[in-house]
Amino acid sequence: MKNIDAKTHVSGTSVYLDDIPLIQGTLYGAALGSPVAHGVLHQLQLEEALREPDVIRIFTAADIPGDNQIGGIIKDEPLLASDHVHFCGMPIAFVVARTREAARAAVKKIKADITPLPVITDPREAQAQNQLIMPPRTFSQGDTEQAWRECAHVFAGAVDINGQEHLYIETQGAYVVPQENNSLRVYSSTQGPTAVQRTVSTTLGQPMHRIEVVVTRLGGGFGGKEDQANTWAALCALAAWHLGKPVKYALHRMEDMAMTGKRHPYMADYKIGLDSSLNIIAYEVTFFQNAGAAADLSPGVLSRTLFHCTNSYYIPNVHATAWSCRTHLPPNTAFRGFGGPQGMFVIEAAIAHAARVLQIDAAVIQQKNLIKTGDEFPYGQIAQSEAGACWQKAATLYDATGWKQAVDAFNATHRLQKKGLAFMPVCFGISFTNTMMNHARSLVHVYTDGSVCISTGAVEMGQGVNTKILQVAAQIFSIRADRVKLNPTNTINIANTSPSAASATADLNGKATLMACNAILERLKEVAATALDTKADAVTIVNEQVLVNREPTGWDWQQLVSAAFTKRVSLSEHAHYATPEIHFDTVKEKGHPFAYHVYGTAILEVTVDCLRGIYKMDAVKVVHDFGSSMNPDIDRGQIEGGIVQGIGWMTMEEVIFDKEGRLRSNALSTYKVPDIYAVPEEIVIDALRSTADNLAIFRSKAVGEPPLMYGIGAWFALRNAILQFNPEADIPFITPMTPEKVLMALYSNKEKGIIQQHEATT
Ligand code: LUZ
Ligand code: MOS
Repeated sequence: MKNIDAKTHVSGTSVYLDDIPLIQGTLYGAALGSPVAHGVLHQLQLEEALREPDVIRIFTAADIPGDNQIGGIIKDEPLLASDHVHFCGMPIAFVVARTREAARAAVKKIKADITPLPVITDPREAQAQNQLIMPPRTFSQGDTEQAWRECAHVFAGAVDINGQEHLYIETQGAYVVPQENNSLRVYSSTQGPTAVQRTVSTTLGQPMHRIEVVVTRLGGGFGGKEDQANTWAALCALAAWHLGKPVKYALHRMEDMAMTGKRHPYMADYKIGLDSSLNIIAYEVTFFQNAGAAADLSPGVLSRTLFHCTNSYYIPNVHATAWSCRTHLPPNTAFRGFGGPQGMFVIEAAIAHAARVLQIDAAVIQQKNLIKTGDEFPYGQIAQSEAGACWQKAATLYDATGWKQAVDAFNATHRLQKKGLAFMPVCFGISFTNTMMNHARSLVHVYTDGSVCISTGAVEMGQGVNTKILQVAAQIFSIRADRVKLNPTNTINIANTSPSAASATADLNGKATLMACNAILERLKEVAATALDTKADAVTIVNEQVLVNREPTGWDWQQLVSAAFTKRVSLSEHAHYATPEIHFDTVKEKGHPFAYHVYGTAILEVTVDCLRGIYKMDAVKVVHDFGSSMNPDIDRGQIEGGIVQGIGWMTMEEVIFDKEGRLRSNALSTYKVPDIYAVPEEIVIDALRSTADNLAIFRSKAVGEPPLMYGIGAWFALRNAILQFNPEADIPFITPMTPEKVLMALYSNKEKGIIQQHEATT
């Protein structure tokens, strides 16, 4: 089954926010972002901006009829600054004009009178000054204090992980159209239609039933539109509410980069202890999450960092503490992996540290400590499958031994080019870490001609969720795929949705769809049984034919549907699914938070040019635990994309804020993302076809986020290549590993610092 959006994508007819035909009289908005990261906002001088041609009005905090509050988990973020500014790019005013150009020109004419205050950009500094989003959390298992005494080797160090710009191809935006009776229709490029609905409702002081949010699809989200689409929708809604006119704002790329939060940078301190047989028996880690200026989703992201701080390993004694630190950066937010990748990088760094000092391959320690069925995660859940299955299949299928020999042979015969290999095992828990969010609904209508339409809370953002949901319906009814259509996501059809996030969208909405289709199917079978004088459980539908005891009856799907209608039987169903079994106690920090885990192992090879510091990704070969994939083409696309996005984060994408909290990597000329040349020359993906019963839709296992984490291996492969050139190299655990950093490391020495190029090459 091809992605149902393939044709409209390649012919350029897929509808994104900016493609929605405009209603006559539509006005354009543009936001003024604070030029200062921290300060007291005294007053705004708007006169000059208001004199610009075509400017209609400028909205400020004073115009907000409801609460000036967009915070979700913690109410700590105003929609528009009123007395203080907390980050560069924080919206202060919203200009509405007859044209987009006029709105942007007027923004530049507003003068904001701000007295600057001290700026913090470093999470450790924020923590030292008690600038916290919330109290720290600690996950622990066993007794690390006791365990250190049993360790043969103990290593400690520090890690500094940078953030990542989402770079969804479609920027943030919204288009709000007033409806009769004080209602608004909000078109938004959001992963969370209900979050947008709630934010508009709060800021306007209007009940949620007056706010309809419609999403056809996104040109990418990656977590950046889980919470941060709300601002633009609320600003357009504010203007539309006051003016009674449609208002649109689709952000310019540079506005988007400057004003929205990114993946959280983290700093961390680790201490790892191994026994003499290389079992990791103790691990302590302290995370300093750079939350930015407001909570946004940081508390959730922080929890996933803790959940994944031991990655795929079983460690009997763990003590992990995480601090969410308030700085003056744009509030950082969800990004594919949601804090998990940062947690995993730190344990991988600790293992790499140990391996280097012990002069063994990190893979030896990694493999030895992979989690097994029945082992307990630090948060109390028992592993229902083992990380070793993917590892072993990868090692065998890709001939890890022969591969390593080939790399060694290459390195022995090349002086100025070195190859590095790394294994990257991944274990990712599937479910929102906040148990309450794990539910979804689906509304299925069968029309009298036998065609079917489905509404769910799932947002299609390129991940193929609509195709998968369509497959569910086609399979349950046993009808042709082209009889089924997915509706745009709409809060009127489906209420109180969780965002499309956490890799769980197809599972949750697919299960709800499965339940709705089954309910309709049962009624149809009753109709057939009555008409054909048999029992309902003797009736099946196969390829649109109605069978009784597997014998053709001459009835087809369409006749059955018409018959049901004439018997006044409902052809519609609204079903609700809530993930069973999951629970978590945030006081004890123990429970069973995940429906299941997804596992995988990647082996990555890189080649470093040791004169220039540049490098290339030779190959990434992955065995991924697909379960039994619903759609191998879509899943493969997700994995390839995830790998490249992860490699980008780890190697070339460098978010740079200066000490004043201004984003310097503010355009694609200064923020380098993977292009076709950065994509690994070879990507091989094989499935571990696990068929164990699990809580995924049709036993398929989620695929969204986990593949990004394979990219972490690129950092360690580069490190290994550098060490081949210079065994004494100083390679701090700082990401990303840009060519500049590679070059510095190649010509560095742990004791002597940077050394001369000729000294190293001769
Ligand atoms: N969003 C969220 C997520 O709200 N909770 C989660 O656990 C999560 N996990 C991954 C990605 N987004
Ligand atoms: Mo996400 S990081 O699943 O919005």
